[in-house]
Amino acid sequence: MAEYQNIFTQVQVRSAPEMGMVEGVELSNRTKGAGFSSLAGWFGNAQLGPVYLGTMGVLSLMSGAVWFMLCGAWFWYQAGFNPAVFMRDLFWFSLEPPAAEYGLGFAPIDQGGLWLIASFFLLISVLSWWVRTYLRAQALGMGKHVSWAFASAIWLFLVLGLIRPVLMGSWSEAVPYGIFSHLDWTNNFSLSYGNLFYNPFHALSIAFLYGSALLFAMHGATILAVSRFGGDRELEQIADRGTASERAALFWRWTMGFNATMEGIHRWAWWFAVLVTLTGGIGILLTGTVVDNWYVWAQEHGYAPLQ
Ligand code: 07D
Ligand code: 07D
Repeated sequence: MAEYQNIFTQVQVRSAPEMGMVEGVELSNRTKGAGFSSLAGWFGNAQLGPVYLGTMGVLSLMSGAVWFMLCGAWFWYQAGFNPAVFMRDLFWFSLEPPAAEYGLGFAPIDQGGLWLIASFFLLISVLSWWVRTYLRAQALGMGKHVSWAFASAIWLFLVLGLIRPVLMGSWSEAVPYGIFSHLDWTNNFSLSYGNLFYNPFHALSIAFLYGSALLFAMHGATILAVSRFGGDRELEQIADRGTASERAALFWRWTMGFNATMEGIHRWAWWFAVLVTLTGGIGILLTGTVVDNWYVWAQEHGYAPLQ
């Protein structure tokens, strides 16, 4: 019997690389070459490249590199220009925002000024990458679902590093650039505002985060389980519901009484993921601006016990 080749048994094709649309389009923004990697083929498509760079791609990579190098240069300085110390203490170095007395003003370069400059480049980098996702989707005639999902992550990023510090009137409120220092910042944020667990938006964010992992596991498992019937050709199964989606749907209806649809499960996934950072950003925005102490707030609203 001819076996359907599912993703576990996919043959790694080697022929002329697939270059995408080439007729009647501007090709100068695309890299010329494309190659094949067996390793890449085990995890996804074996073909690597071509990559579309374009103005937004170049701008994003360059400004991202400047941010990264400014952090690195500061860490190098903190290491006393000693490569062994640099490697040993890499996770402990930190580029900190200016102290509270500078408010929203500039600060000397070694007292937060460099953090401000680096942040400017990080902002340009993240925003221009967003524009890139939008423009590439547009060029391919796609929906903008990826861009809007990414915008939700950027919302939390902007609240943490720009919007909330501006509302609080001080850059000192923003997150430092360092591996452990940003964890300390997170811990300290929770402690300073009376335990973030009593912030209902933090709770919502967690529920959507856990829900995302659960949905991802359920969906991934379901499609793999019906790939022997062609279930991994999901779009075909949406347009022309076949035995794979029938079985997948029945499985969930039999086990839990409800089943998503072949298309709808992707909307569930999209919304769960998007709501993690959407609700999270609201929770952070309210902290210190509207609510000073989440434990006291929770007591006042019957969410935590009074004593
Ligand atoms: C797997 C996609 C790839 C992305 C990766 C991250 C950098 C930073 C460092 C120049 C899932 C690349 C990292 C470019 C380079 C310097 C100094 C995405 C994947 C691999 N965090 N956080 C991490 C960021 C915040 C928190 C790891 C960024 C908030 C906790 C990594 C931001 C709070 C834990 C990292 C950001 C917070 C981490 C792994 C921005 C509350 C961990 C990330 C721009 C939300 C975990 C040592 C990962 C860890 C971790 C990056 C913001 C909390 C360094 C870029 C302020 C509790 N964070 N983080 O896999 O191991 O993401 O930390 O907002 O336990 Mg963080
Ligand atoms: C940070 C979105 C921005 C990122 C962007 C990416 C680059 C790198 C490079 C690819 C992550 C830019 C990328 C520049 C590119 C390469 C190479 C998304 C980000 C645009 N918490 N907590 C959350 C839990 C506690 C605290 C969210 C759990 C304690 C603070 C999440 C627990 C304290 C903040 C969550 C727990 C505390 C959060 C993050 C348990 C610390 C936030 C969601 C079980 C002691 C953030 C409302 C996310 C938030 C946040 C989970 C505990 C503090 C659901 C499970 C009580 C200060 N926490 N937390 O997707 O939104 O982040 O809060 O204990 O700011 Mg928390």
